[in-house]
Amino acid sequence: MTSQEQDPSQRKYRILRETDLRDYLAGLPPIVAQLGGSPTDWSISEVGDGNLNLVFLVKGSHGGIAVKQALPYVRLVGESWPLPLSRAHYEHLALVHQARLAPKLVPAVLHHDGPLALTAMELLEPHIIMRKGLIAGTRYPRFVDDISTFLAQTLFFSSDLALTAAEKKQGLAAFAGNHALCKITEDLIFTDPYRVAEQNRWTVPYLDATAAAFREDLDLHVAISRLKLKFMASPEALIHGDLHTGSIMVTDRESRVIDPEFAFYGPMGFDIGAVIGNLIMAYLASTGHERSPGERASFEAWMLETIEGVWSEFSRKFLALWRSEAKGDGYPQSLFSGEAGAARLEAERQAYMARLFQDTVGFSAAKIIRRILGLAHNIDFEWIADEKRRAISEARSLKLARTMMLEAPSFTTIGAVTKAAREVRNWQPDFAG
Ligand code: SR1
Ligand code: MG
Repeated sequence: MTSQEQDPSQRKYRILRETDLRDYLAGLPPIVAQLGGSPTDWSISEVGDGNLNLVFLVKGSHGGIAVKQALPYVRLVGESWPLPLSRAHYEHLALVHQARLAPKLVPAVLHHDGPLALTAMELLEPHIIMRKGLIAGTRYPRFVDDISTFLAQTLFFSSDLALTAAEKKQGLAAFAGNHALCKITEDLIFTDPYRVAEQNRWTVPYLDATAAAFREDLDLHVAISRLKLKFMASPEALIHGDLHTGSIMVTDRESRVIDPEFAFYGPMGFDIGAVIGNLIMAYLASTGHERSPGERASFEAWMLETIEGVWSEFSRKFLALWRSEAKGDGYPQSLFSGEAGAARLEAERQAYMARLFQDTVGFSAAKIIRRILGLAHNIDFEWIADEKRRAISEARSLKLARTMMLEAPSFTTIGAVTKAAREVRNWQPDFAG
C-alpha cells in the first residue's frame, strides 16, 4: 500500500487532529511534493475561526496548503446541532465549477476526500479575510473589478440565459441535496430575527426595543417572508450562498472567493445582496473603529464608491455577457429577430436588471438584520468594544435595512442606497444622547 488513500480503514470519517493530518497528507504524493521537506518538519496549525469547520494551515520547506475539514456539527454551537458532512462535497463541486467560470478568483483545489469531508487547497498568502482588512480601514483597489467579474460570470453562465434547459436542470439536481445548508439560511436569516428564538442575541440593553419592534412588525414579516420564498423557490443560477466579506480573501492586487459550502441554485440577488449588505455594515461600523472623529472619512468615502461600483460593474458585465453569450433556452433569439425585436429584447434586459436590483436591495437588508438580531454576528460590529458605540452603528444599520426591505421599490439606483447609508450614518438613536 503506497498511500493512505488506498487503505479503506483510513477512508472512514474521523475528526482529524494535527498529527492525524500529518500522517494523512504524508500519504498523498502530490501534496508531499507541493509542501516539500520531511512530513515531520511540516508546521500544522488549526486556524478556523468560522462558524462551521476545521481549517488547517500546513507549511513545508517548499510551500504551503490550506486544508478544510467539515465537522459533523455546527462548530459555533457544538454537537447539539448536527450538520451533514455532505456540505464538503457541495463545496468541492462549487469550487471546481467556479474555477471554470471565474478563473483565478477562487482557490485552486489540490485534493478532495469525500469520506473524510476534507479538501486541500492552494494556500492564499499574503491574503487576509476582507472583513478584517475593512475593520483596519484598508482599501482594496482590485476588489470591485474582481467581485463584479466573479458575480457576473458565475451567475450568468449557470443561468437559463447561458445554458440549455437540460444543462440547467442537471446542475440544479447536482446541488439539490444541499438542503440542510439552505435550511440554516432559511431559519437564521429569513425567520429567527423576526421572532423569539433561543439563539438570537443583540447588544443589550440598547437594542432591546428595536428587537422587540422587529418581532411585532407585520409589514416587515411580510417583506422578509416574500424574500424567504424567493430564496426557496427561485433557482435562477448556482449561487455561492454565503458571500459575505468573511468569504473573500484579498490583497491589494487580487481577490479570491472562498467557502462556497452553502452553494445551490437560488436567486442571483442573494449573492449580490450579500456583498452589498456586508459592505454597508462595514461602512456603518467604521465610525466605531475611529480613534478620533473623522479619522476614517476618506476610507468611508471609498466604501461608498465601492458599494456603487459593485452593482454598476456587475450590471455592466452581466449585460455584456447577455448580449454576446446568450446561448441558453431563456429568451429564444427566434422570438426577437429584426431591429424591433433587438430593441425590445434590450428593453427587457434593462427591466430584468431593475428586478434583480430590487431583489439585491431586499436581500442586502435581510443580511444586515440577521447579523445584528440573529445568532451569528460579525466582527465589524463585535470588535467595537464600547457597547454603546457598537449599538449606535447597529441601530443605524437596522434603520437603513428596515427601510430598504420595506421600501425596496423606492431604491431605483445604487446611488439611492449609498445616499441613504450616508444619511443614516449621521442619525442618532434615542439611547445615544
Ligand atoms: C450556524 S452557521 C451560521 C452562519 O455561518 C455561516 O457563515 C452562514 O452565514 C451561517 O448562516
Ligand atoms: Mg463560511
